[in-house]
Amino acid sequence: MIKYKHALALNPYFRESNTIRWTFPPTGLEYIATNMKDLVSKVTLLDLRYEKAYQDPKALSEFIRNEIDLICVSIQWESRFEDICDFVSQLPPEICTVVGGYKATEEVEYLFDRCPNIDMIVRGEGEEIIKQIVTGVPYRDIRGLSYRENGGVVHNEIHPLPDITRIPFPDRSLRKHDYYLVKHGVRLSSHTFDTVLTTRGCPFKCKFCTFSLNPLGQKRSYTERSVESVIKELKTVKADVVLFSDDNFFTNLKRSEQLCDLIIENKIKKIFVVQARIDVAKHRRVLDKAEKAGFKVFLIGIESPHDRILKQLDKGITQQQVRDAFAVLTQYDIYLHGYFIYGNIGETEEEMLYIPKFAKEIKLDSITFQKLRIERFSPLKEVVEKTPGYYYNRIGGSVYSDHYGRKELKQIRNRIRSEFYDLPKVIHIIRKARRIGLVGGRDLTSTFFKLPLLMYGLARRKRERRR
Ligand code: B12
Ligand code: SF4
Repeated sequence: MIKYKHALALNPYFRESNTIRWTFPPTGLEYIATNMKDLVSKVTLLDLRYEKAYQDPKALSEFIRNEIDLICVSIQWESRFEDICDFVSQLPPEICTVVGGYKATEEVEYLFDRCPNIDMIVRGEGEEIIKQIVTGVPYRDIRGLSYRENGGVVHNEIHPLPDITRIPFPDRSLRKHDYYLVKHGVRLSSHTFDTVLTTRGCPFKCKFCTFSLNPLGQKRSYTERSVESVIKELKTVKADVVLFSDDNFFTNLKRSEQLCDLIIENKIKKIFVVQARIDVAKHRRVLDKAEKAGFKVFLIGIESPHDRILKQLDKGITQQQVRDAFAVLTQYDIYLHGYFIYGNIGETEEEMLYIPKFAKEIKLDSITFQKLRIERFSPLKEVVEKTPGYYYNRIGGSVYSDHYGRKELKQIRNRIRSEFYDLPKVIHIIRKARRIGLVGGRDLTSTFFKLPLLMYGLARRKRERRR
């Protein structure tokens, strides 16, 4: 017998001004919706970024009261966490509410306190757990579940990691709309975007990184889906641009090469974006095939130009290796984006300001740079705690020092940005994005005409920040 008639899978985030946060579907939530769809009579997937009418909790609550008997909310991100708590706590308390996601798993106790209407929290990867909830397995028997009972909260033991070779991939027919590159509410490209996850976990152990740790601090063992199942999924993807959201697409080079071969063989024509390590540059055959298969954007973790810091972060690479790798990578018609971390332990202002120079020397097309952050289970936490003069104010927050507080790092950030993103660089980015097909000539013209809207969005964002 079916326990729930109509489940709502809700992505509650919508007040996002950051471009990247608009561009991709809520992958984790889509996995959840897909895994329960055959076990309930109906699933509605609502992504509030694209559902203006339901951004008002009263309107959403009315819809829920009329239709829904199970609410499943994804709480993933550190940012906007308090706004999301406010929003969720306004949903109807009489309807069973399950919450899951990265941030929800980190904040189980707090969420139960903060949102009295939350009945259950699923900790970690939730595909197996949601199936047990909707099929009526008693709560006490569901591993990975925290739930309310007799005025308290019960935390069941941890659920083993799901076997990703058995999990169905997201059913895109549950979506009501496509995903676009949007900045300050303005659509910048006519291309549609999607994500495909082919592996989970990462075998490396960089000290600052919690990518392959789940929010419970467990190392996610590296596991792969079969290449055949990835191709099957890709055939269901209509979007023009696909981000392979694996931590590092080139972990198993033989498999990456095989995937490229199959993409070419099956004539799957997309612009692919991947997260990668510089090591891939040693494998020209794989790069040749990747370029041919449509891999147009590499997002590469470089972290620092300084050997001392790379060593401190256990990144396993040196400045010279980065230079050698880029000497190869820049020979391909691939857009190269680099990630850097500044404000590292013992890093001087001069060293931080070398980031834009170095990035230009190795010919990166664009960069993002973030302050060193401390997550609950990050191995760097202990190092920061033991280093005199260094501190962090909260888990998930940035690391500061007596020399480099918030104000100093902000000034340094502005200098890194202005030194890297000068006019010739901006022109170069537009040209390259056009050449590799990320944006079309028509997109550029239409963005030009939307400039007043963009400026209005930017001003609104600044006003919101000041509040
Ligand atoms: C791919 C990726 C991205 C992609 C986009 C992903 C997307 N679809 O939106 C890009 C490159 C755009 C991106 C950007 C950012 N990312 Co990111 N990203 C990842 C990465 C590598 C994989 C995410 C993923 O697809 N996981 C696989 C899915 C299946 O897992 P999942 O999303 O966690 O969902 C499972 C569970 O959480 C749970 N679950 C989720 N929702 C629900 C709901 C219910 C009801 C239930 C029951 C269960 C449940 O079940 C799901 C299935 O198993 C993770 C690291 C990692 N390996 O997880 C970081 C990660 C999620 N990103 C992170 C961060 C910080 C960011 C940025 C803020 C970075 C920045 N400063 O710009 C931005 C902002 C993005 C945003 N949307 O706001 C952090 C999040 C930490 C936090 N709590 O804030 C992570 C964990 C990395 C880290 N350790 O630092 N990211
Ligand atoms: S930084 Fe990249 S390579 Fe290092 S552990 Fe994290 S995901 Fe793996």
